[in-house]
Amino acid sequence: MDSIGVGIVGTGYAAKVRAETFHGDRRSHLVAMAGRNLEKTQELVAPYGAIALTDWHALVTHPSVDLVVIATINRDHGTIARAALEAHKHVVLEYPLALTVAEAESLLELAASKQRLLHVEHIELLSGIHGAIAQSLPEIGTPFYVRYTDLTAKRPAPDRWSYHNDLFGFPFVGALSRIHRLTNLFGSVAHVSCESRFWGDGLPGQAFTTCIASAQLKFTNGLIADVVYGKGEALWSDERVLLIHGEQGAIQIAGEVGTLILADQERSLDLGSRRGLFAKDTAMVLDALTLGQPLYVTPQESLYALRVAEAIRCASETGRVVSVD
Ligand code: NAP
Ligand code: BLA
Repeated sequence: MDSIGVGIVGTGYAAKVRAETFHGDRRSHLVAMAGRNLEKTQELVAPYGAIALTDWHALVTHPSVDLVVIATINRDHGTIARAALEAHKHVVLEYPLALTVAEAESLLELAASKQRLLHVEHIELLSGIHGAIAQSLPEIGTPFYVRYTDLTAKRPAPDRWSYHNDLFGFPFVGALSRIHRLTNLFGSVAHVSCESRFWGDGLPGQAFTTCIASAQLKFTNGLIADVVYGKGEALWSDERVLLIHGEQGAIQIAGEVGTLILADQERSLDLGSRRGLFAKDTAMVLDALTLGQPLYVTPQESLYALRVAEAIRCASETGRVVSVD
């Protein structure tokens, strides 16, 4: 079988790791990368003998590109994915698939009609943290309450796309993994509520200096989850905690430390490393394309997490409880 030609849109952290991994796997080779700055992109592709482009349209229609990887700002994911599928390419997206459910749904339909792979990466599911939780869950009995807090104190607020609502999306849309971890573990959500606040004006085209969003999710199985996401300069200390209370015990992940708490004992959980997850995802994409092996996540599951995130955004805008259909 011929080596798969890969084109990557974006030149940031995710794009760089992807480029290295596709280049290092004999089943694929890097054809092109697209970034806004030609010189920077040329420098990046030089070790791989690939082409540097400033126009992603040229990348997604390039005849030697079989697979397009979309690793650029969230606002552009849907538009680029549509163009790539129209050009009959396979598509890998760094989450989220799109900023709205309507756009995401229509991309799923397009991928099906073109019979192309549409994979939305959710590296958090490949992490040691997720593995340790999934493995310990049966030990704590029926889970009934989850608290998931992810706060990053950052002073001064960075001048980055991820501090723009129109480029990143509503906090739980851009940071979709916070929702997806929970839907993956606990299933469907009945309804949600949310309060959020932004510092800086956060108007279209304007950055915020801090965001905080606090959502409550009621799962169909009765579980209640409080999920908090925030970042920026109005926050004064980091907090990364995932706590699951069950009828027989609890699972606690605090920073890099995991603990299983049971009535008669406490055990520490091996959480592995956060590194190497994009490489793992990349290898699985190549397994799917060359051997037809199933991936670890479906775009339908990603779409469902997005549906919950969109309901949370709607709840935040209206101050109402919103059902997830
Ligand atoms: P990053 O390092 O900040 O890179 C973002 C890239 O987007 C930049 O290199 C830039 O490339 C491009 N870009 C296009 N328009 C831009 C604009 N107006 N402002 C700033 N950059 C712009 O981000 P990243 O962490 O790689 O994230 C890329 C995607 O991966 C995002 O969708 C993110 O949600 C997803 N993701 C990332 C991680 C992670 O661990 N980092 C994990 C899961 C998912 P040019 O300047 O060359 O155009
Ligand atoms: C997720 N990390 C993300 C996302 C962005 C970044 C934009 C997607 C949006 C979100 O879920 O919030 C960006 N992450 C960064 C940056 C750093 C970082 C700029 O750690 C700077 C150090 N990502 C990395 C690095 C690692 C990493 C270096 O850039 C690990 C060593 C891991 N990022 C990582 C993981 C996720 C993520 C595992 C999935 C989110 C989760 O943990 O649930």
